[in-house]
Amino acid sequence: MPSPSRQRVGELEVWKSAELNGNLQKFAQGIIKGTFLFIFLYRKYMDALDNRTGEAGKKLWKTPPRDRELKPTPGCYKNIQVPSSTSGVHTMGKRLSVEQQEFYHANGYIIGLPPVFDATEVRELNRGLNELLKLLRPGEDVKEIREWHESSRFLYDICMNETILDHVEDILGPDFYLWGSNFFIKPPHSSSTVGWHQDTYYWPVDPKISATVWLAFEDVDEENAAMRVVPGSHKAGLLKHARSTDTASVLTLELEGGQFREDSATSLNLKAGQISIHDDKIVHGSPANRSDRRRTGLTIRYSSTIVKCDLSVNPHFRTYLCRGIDTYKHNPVGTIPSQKYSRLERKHVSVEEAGVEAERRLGLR
Ligand SMILES: O=C(O)CCC(=O)C(=O)O
Repeated sequence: MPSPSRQRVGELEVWKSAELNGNLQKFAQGIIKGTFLFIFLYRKYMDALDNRTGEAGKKLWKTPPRDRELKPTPGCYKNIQVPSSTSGVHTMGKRLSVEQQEFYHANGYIIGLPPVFDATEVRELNRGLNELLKLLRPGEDVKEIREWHESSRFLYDICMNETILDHVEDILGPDFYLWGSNFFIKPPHSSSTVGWHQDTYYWPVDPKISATVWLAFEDVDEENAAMRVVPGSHKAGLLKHARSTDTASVLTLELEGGQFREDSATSLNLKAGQISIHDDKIVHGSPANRSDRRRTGLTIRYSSTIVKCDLSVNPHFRTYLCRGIDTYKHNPVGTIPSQKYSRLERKHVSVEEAGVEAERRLGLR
């Protein structure tokens, strides 16, 4: 029979090893529970990220094939990250309902919005346009009135109109800038057209997060050659454009045929003072104006602050922050014009003017 002390030691040893086993078990259970908790939280976090980025966010990462092929000038677009502003989550915006935002993202354009300017203001707009036209030199075309928001306060104020900016904010997110403006005017019975194209092909900017506001200076419809868009074509990626000089189009870079359904195009009819908005990748153009009525629109270009211009193509690119914060500071900032009507002598350069070499450098061909 073991002595009492030996018995106690034995009991103690048994108790101790039982305690050790119990602790080990608890430890292992803790690790398993912790792993499950980690996996659970990680998945929740990833889901939240997915919801936050939504379709627009996914599109930024999983860009269509030709977009992905677009090679910028080395070093030009480094440090570019996906902005939270283009979240793709649609909540009631400042001006656009959830449905209108979803329509825009699905189709690449929006119309049917309340007028931004009333009849009296539209008269003022046209008076201002006449002042600008007087600044053209003999032989110059209205195409020369380009980016004059940098020199004419009249145009700058239109581009910075709060109602217009509210609409753009609902599309581009809280941080965006103005950088472009130009007129598309077709006199009555004018044979000139705007060939089918994607805006983004013309612009040495990246990533492709820009929108154009088309402001009607008079009523536009099928009769006086309103702009036409191919709904949904902004999802096709960047399509092939060819240079054509033998054309009625005011643009010389036009989409090669067979890449889109022209017969599915829709006319963006507007009353004077109304706007439409279109995506930088949507296929669009306009026919000749066979009517007795003039047709005038001002296009205004806005981009998310993440968008960077290749200054080796357009050294004159200037940005004007419209809303939010420009944390990226990718581009030069313009000065607000002091004169009401004034020409801009700096000539901006698009890919069209920069030539085939620039197209190659940007990876467009
Ligand atoms: O007004 C038009 O016919 C064409 C406008 C256009 O091409 C544009 O906004 O990029």
